[in-house]
Amino acid sequence: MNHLSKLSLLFIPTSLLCSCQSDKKNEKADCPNIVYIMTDDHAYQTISAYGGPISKLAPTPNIDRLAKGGILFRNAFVENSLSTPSRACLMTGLYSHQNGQRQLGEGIDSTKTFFTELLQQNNYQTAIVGKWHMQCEPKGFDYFSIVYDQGDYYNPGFRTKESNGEYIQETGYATNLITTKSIQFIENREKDKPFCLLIHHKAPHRNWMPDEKYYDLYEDVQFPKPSTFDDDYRTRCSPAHTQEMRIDRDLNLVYDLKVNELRDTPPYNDEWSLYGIDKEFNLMNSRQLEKWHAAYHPKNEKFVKEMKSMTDAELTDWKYQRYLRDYLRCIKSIDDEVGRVIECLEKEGLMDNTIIVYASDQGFYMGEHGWFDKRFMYEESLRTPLIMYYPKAIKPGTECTAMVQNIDYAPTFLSLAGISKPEEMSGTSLEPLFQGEKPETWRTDLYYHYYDYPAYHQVNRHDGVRTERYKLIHFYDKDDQGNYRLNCNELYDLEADPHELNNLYGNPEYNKIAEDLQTRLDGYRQRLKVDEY
Ligand code: SGN
Ligand code: CA
Repeated sequence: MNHLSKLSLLFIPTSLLCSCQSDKKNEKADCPNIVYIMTDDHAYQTISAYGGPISKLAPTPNIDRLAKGGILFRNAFVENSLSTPSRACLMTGLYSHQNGQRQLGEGIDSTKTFFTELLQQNNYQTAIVGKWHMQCEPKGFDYFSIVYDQGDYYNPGFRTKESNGEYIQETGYATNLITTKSIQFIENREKDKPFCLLIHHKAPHRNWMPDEKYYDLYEDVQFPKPSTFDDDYRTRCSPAHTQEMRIDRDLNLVYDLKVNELRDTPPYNDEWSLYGIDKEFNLMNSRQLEKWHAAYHPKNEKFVKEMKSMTDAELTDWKYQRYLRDYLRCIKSIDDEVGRVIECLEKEGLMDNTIIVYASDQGFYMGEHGWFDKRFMYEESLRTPLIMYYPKAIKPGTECTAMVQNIDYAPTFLSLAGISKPEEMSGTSLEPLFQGEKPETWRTDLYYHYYDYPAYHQVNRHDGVRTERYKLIHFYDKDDQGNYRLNCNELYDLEADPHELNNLYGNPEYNKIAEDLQTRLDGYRQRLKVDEY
């Protein structure tokens, strides 16, 4: 038998390998465990496996290990670039308007089936640790230990089934505590069952507070700015002009960049409370606070002195560097803790029969178009990191460029567990992509819809389609009578203009393409019964 045919025998679709649905005694041997690690706002630009210039200066060796041993999805996208919508989508395999969670606040229709419920019914032990964020109770979990709302970086509280609705505060840094609890779950799991563990980190969400051991990491590194940093939005319609997520204008020196020395004197609490940041600092104990000041106070004092003679451009550059350094310090901890999870799985002998997934709840701007945050359908927030490690079915070092979306995760996990996907689930299992090849019938376009307006960062509502080469975005806003207050379109050729600087909508040369994209968009709206756009 030649080498290739041996390989094809080895990589049999896993749904054929396992059957977790019956009470068979030997099923444990077949059914993969699932460890899904999701960070909050982790930009693929800062994962070295994705190869971007920032990540070369701040590498992520442990996340890279998963990519090297598994599959890296280059075109993984979300359907609504915001936390709770993304989490609702993960749990249900449904688009936002189908699961109810369109905006950040309340919304999820908790009568929808969560994939963890189906795993539970099929003999899996299920758990979630960290940020849950949605307003409904975690459903379909044997064990949970969740932080309040967005969670806190230092000494966060955790709520479990046993804590009677209370959040019990623990001492330490969120990323480390969440990992420790996850490891404890793995070590104490019911060993005669397969398990599914969701590890949902709080980091690196705004306002990017690092663990004390990394307060000075990257302090001497100058991170390069993306080529679109000075985008003037010249060809776009109004939403890119009216957003409030600019590094130069909207990143607050005190709240986001933690410079308290602007006018206050120690202990700085007045200045902090003015910007609402006192909450994070009030959670620190005196030893932690002392460490913070010892590291940040000298840097801040130096900055405040120099700031007086800085040009606007120099000040923006300083903000960018502080933003990146703090963000990447948070990522350093994430990467370390991914390493700890891998180590634990190795020690428990679980590496061969566990699918380890690394993802974020959406993408994030690291200065592209001058921005931080997400929400827009432009590439950096639409695209999310996605890496899967599963030696039984995935060859090491596989890369996949097929377009996948976060509606696909739940169907993938069900399929791996040998459970049929409920008919109503919109996503598709990613298993057929595990060899890196794209099946002929794979999707050729995808649908996106963002609803959270007016809200933080003031990004207007929009929906749109993306094909492998083009993107059509429709921005809208309506009054109570249904009259449009905003109704405009953008079209990008991602091959000629990967940074989306040149809106081609209305350019006669692109009329045919615009028509085709509009037909695809209308098709989605109709098929999916979208009720506003
Ligand atoms: C908070 C942040 C926003 C962020 C949203 C949503 N402001 O409101 O900057 O866009 O969360 O983020 S903060 O002042 O509270 O930091 S999400 O990841 O949860 O969707
Ligand atoms: Ca997020």
